[in-house]
Amino acid sequence: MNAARFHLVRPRVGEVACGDGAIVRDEGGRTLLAVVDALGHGPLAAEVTSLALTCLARVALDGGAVGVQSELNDALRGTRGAAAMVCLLEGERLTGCGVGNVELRTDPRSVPVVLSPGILGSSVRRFRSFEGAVPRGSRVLLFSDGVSGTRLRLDELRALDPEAACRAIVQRFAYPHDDASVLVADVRAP
Ligand SMILES: [Mn+2]
Repeated sequence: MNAARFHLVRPRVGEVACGDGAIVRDEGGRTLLAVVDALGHGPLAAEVTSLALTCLARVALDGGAVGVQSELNDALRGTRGAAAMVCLLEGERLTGCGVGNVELRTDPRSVPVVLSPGILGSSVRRFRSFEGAVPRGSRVLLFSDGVSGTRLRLDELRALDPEAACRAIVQRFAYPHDDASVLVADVRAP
């Protein structure tokens, strides 16, 4: 494990099933960090997210973030589809691939994020990857569009550990009308 981390999902107000999901997985010196937001909400969206999380729990990580997204794209064919941010942390290097409305922030140094337009499972033309340095002590945040990023400042949440930071973000910035997912990881060592 090379990062302290926590993730939290919360269904839209009035709903029990959640169409957002998150996963962290360590394997062979790499850490997979991902959030998934299935189209729509409720039980049908939750089914798609469950499929996505099953795929992410098993997928090989040696194909990089694009390889993971490509497998996810195949796994979600025939479903209503999803957006997802997938990042791989290897030492102090982060590579990522995000499809649809999902966000990645890093603090203190930002990683230039390039998103791939489309919907996983049906309409992604080309997976674009991005990468950057996340030196030890950096914080990495992934979140779905159920969270408003406009006033969200990672540096203001520095005093909070990953779990408290996730709870604060959902409490302050999650929209009541959408499912929300947030994942925070602190990079510990190369
Ligand atoms: Mn959403």
